[in-house]
Amino acid sequence: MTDDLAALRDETLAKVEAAGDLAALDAVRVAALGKNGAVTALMKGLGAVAPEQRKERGAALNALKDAIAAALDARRAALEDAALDARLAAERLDITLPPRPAPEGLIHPISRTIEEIVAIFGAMGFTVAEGPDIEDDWLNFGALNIPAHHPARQDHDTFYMPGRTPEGREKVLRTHTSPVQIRAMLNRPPPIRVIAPGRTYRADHDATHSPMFHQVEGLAIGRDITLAHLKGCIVDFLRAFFGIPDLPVRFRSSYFPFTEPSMEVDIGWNRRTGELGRGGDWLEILGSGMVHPKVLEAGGVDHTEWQGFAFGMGIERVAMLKHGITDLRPFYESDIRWLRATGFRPEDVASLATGLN
Ligand code: 2U9
Repeated sequence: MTDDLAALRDETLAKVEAAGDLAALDAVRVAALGKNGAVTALMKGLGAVAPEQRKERGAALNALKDAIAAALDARRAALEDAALDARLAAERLDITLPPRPAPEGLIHPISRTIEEIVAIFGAMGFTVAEGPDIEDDWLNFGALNIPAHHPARQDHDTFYMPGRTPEGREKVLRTHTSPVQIRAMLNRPPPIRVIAPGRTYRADHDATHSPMFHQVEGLAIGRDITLAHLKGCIVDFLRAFFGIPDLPVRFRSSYFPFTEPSMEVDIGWNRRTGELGRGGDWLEILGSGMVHPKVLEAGGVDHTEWQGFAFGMGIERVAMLKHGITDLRPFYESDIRWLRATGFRPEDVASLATGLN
């Protein structure tokens, strides 16, 4: 290679090495090998070279061009590698970082309390039964041994709905979930073990009463179900639900039209502090009793063959006691601040030591 070609080669290869990015490298390529490039110009000048030198000059120019092209390729590959490395470094993901907390929904304390009650009675073999919110007055009252003009009808402050059922009965918003159990008895033969959680309605509105509230009632019917089974189930339930294994429980004689005998159930607490489980005071928590023979008959169950117990409780009331909630009204107000403070995380599971599972 002649000196002029060697100088052009060294100069071009130096520029190739100095090119800091692909654009600069392309400028070097155009300046050497492009249409108006230095090497191209020399190629074009071959025709003017004396014939005896042309072959050698041609071979030298080809070698120059190949050397520059090879250097360009090598540099391009190096620059592309470096660009990829830089991009990989810039876009690096740290997959070990914990996720940012995302806003999530919470379980309403009423829903959560129903879940817990269902879990405990579920472990005792009860299944959940449901029914409509609008009932007729026979399913809500008559079948439960609360005839028309019975004083208990006034106690219930019933919402009457317009119109009548096809049988001519009055339509009411159910005042308790008892009609669900009447339907259960009518729909399936005994033995029966159901609980009925759901909305109930009474025309009563003040600081401690809402016109819509929730109840859970339970019904167990068998040939040999006794008051001892009632007491055992209720004591086990209350101790599991409140998480207090030695919770004092007291059964106190009472009256309901649909049960005979009837008992209200009290738990031990401290009236001054609100602490449950000790303190020497008693707090009424639910009602219960042996299903009245007339109610069994209304449900199509032969009371000479079958007997059973029933109970009922207010869900808001037990939720408030368990979680120290003092005001009933926010349960229904959908105030997001209250819900955030009082709601339950879906993944938190209550420890319900039923001793049954
Ligand atoms: C059938 C037979 C009997 C359900 C019962 C109670 C006692 C009771 C109240 C508790 C507080 C309602 O929410 S509350 O105001 N309930 O005291 N409920 S026995 O008895 C039934 C139900 C259905 C077929």
